[in-house]
Amino acid sequence: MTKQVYTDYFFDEPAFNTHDGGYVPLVAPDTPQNALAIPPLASPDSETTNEVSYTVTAQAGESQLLPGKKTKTWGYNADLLGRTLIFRDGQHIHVTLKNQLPELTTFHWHGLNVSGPIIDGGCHAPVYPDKSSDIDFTLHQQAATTWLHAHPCPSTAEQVWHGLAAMVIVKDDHEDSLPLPHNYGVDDIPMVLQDRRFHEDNQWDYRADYDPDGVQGPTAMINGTINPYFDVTTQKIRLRLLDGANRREWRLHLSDDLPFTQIAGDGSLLPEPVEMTHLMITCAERAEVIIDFGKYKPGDKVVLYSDDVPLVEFRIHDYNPDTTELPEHLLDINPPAVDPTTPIRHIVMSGMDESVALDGKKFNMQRIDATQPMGQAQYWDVTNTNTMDGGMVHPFHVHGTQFLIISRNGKAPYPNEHGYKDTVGVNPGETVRLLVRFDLPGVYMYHCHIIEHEDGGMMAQIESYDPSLPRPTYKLMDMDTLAKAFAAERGIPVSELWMAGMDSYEKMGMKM
Ligand SMILES: [Cu+2]
Repeated sequence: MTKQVYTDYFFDEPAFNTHDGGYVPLVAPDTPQNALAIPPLASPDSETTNEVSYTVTAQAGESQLLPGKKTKTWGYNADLLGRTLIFRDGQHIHVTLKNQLPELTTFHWHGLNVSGPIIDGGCHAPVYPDKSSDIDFTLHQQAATTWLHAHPCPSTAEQVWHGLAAMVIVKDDHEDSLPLPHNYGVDDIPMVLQDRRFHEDNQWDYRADYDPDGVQGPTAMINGTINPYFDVTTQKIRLRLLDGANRREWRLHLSDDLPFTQIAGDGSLLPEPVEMTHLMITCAERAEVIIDFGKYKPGDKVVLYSDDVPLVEFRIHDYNPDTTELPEHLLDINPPAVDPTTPIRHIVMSGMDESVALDGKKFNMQRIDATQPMGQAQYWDVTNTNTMDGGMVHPFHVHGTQFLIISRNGKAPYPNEHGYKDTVGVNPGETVRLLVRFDLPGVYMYHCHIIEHEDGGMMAQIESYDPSLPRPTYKLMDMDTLAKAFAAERGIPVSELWMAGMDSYEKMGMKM
């Protein structure tokens, strides 16, 4: 039987970001090529069989991204982006979160099944400059590529733009046992896809580039490298692709239309590998793919493109033949049963620019919009009311859990989204049915992951509660406290404070 090879991007073409009025096309850099940076692994402060401690420091630095002046950047235990953390299923993990930035930040574990709102690290858990805070959790989660990023509303977009994003790889015994590339940096390669605009003296200027529909730049930046190449020394490599851009969609394909195999999505392996020549990922989505360079010889080059712009050049070197076959089945997915009496939750993402809203409202940190009993599986019908004419794909993300995609407008999900996910691109006029269960109590945000849209209020929060216990009271952050803190840190009165998300509220005549 010949395996099916998918050759399309699945998403609705009229909704691609290339049709936005404010679309910024990528431009191939004319600067010299650089070896792709591989973020070093974070080393634990201490580690025993089942206990591990890390310190993650948010810090400011400088990075040589282009010839000439260094760019001022932020990172986690690094000048830009961050050291990669590797966590194991079942581990009890302690993390000291340190803030050495000039302003407050938060540390959000995107894709980790941890309790909200504090450990999860959304807007309710600020760490102020020169302060630190300690969290710990026991991880119960399957192998996946997740990530850590800043999430201080309404300045998430600007802080991620400065560089606060790092990969967090979850490992488990099952994934270890599969014949997949596992050698970090050699054949198991993190790949954080972002875009930036360089201004005078090679600096980034978030405010100058601000667009309420998402900030973009014409220069692709992969793992913080401009114009990268990667030396291939094995027949097969595994890429852990992360759309770490504020707004950009990536439509990926290889030279010669070389097929590749997707093995994992956001939160788990796929049940079966999916062969394809084209792959689109939206903001915050991850995809793990395996590329087999078996038909190439040393000296050949294979290029990864997004649309028609080259992103990474793979330089093929000597490699040992690799005849390992991917298993036909990678992961058992056992969807939790849904009680037929459980109502379906309806969620509406609407608007564009400053008018974006979730369920007709803009986000309020002090308001809990919905509740769901812990451990109970529910269908969520998530609708994007944009129209195909001028509308866009909104990537819908839920904190603190991994969901399953049941259907798109009543039809089967795309072939490569049958694993667990935490972010799903919803086309204009589409309703995506999700199966959502929270395993831990807490307050969790759910929102569009075009980061300017979440800052602009396309966000809400849900409380997962244990029905057998009295409801806890959560201390939720408020905008006045945050605004005062940001203003004090910047040495300006609150009235002069500019934060991208605030702009969206003000233009709509609303208070944050
Ligand atoms: Cu959106």
